Amino acid sequence: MKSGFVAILGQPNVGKSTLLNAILKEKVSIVSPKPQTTRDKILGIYNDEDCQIVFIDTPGIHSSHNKLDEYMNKAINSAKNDVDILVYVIDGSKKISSNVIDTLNKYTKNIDNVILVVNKVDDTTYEKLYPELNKCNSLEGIKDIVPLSALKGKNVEELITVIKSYLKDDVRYYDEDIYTDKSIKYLVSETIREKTLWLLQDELPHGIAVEIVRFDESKSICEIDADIIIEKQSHKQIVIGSKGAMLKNIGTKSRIDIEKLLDKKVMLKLFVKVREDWRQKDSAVKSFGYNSQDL
Ligand SMILES: Nc1nc2c(ncn2[C@@H]2O[C@H](COP(=O)(O)OP(=O)(O)OP(=O)(O)O)[C@@H](O)[C@H]2O)c(=O)[nH]1
Ligand SMILES: [Mg+2]
Repeated sequence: MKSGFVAILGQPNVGKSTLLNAILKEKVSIVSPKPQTTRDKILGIYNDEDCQIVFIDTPGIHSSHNKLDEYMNKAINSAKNDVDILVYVIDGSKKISSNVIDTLNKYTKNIDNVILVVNKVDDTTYEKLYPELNKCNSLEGIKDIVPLSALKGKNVEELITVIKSYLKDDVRYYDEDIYTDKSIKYLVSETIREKTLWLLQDELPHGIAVEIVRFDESKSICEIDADIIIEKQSHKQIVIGSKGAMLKNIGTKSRIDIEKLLDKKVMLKLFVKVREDWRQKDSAVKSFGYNSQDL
């Protein structure tokens, strides 16, 4: 029996969470076209007959502007401690800039087993990709390079094979039927946040949090009330939309996914609440579950 811990790191929007979901064939981490979608460490547990791999998805590496950013950066650093392998993801559909290489070097320094994933190969051509892969080949401290497409599921199995080659004989850390450390309530609130990220205008998403205020599974229909928290009164109308159309759309799209998650009918009520500049305030950031002491 082989097992081990693997952190997935990289800059925002490169497809780390898409990759984790593709590996697990389960949706554990939300995905959006907006950078800084993931805010926390999220465990995703892969099992097969002879191995268990505990993956840790992390927020995209970015500089800190507020208390939430500080929390996210702590989450990245704590994830890369104590893992056996680091999977560092870059976006293969773009040119690999010196900034990408500097960040990669900074975060992979002094780590023994670093696997470089070049993602989004479906969104480029071989002619464009080839020189970028050559740049990767000259990087120091990288044990393997795996080009893949997390979105299309292409070459994901190859990554698992490479990871397995570094695993040692060990115990199974989690029961086989557990695929994440996050609670159902957490997954529900993240589903709602994901839908707001996809549907809302560019200026809002980063300031949004979702809080589940009621979760009643006792009846045949699961009743859920949730608050969408925004930072400014002036944003309220954008989230609600004309005659409530935006909030209704967020609600409908969230409910469909939550019903799949719970395998049960759901009645979802969404409310919009303002907490002025909550990302700047330690207490508010903590109250939404982003507490550095838990990392
Ligand atoms: N074409 C293509 N798009 C991808 C691929 N993987 C991810 N994406 C897209 O890239 C965007 C970002 O994906 P995420 O998985 O949220 O990226 P992330 O690295 O987790 O982002 P943060 O959590 O913000 O750091 C989404 O629009 C995905 O659909 C891929 O293999 N090919
Ligand atoms: Mg992510």
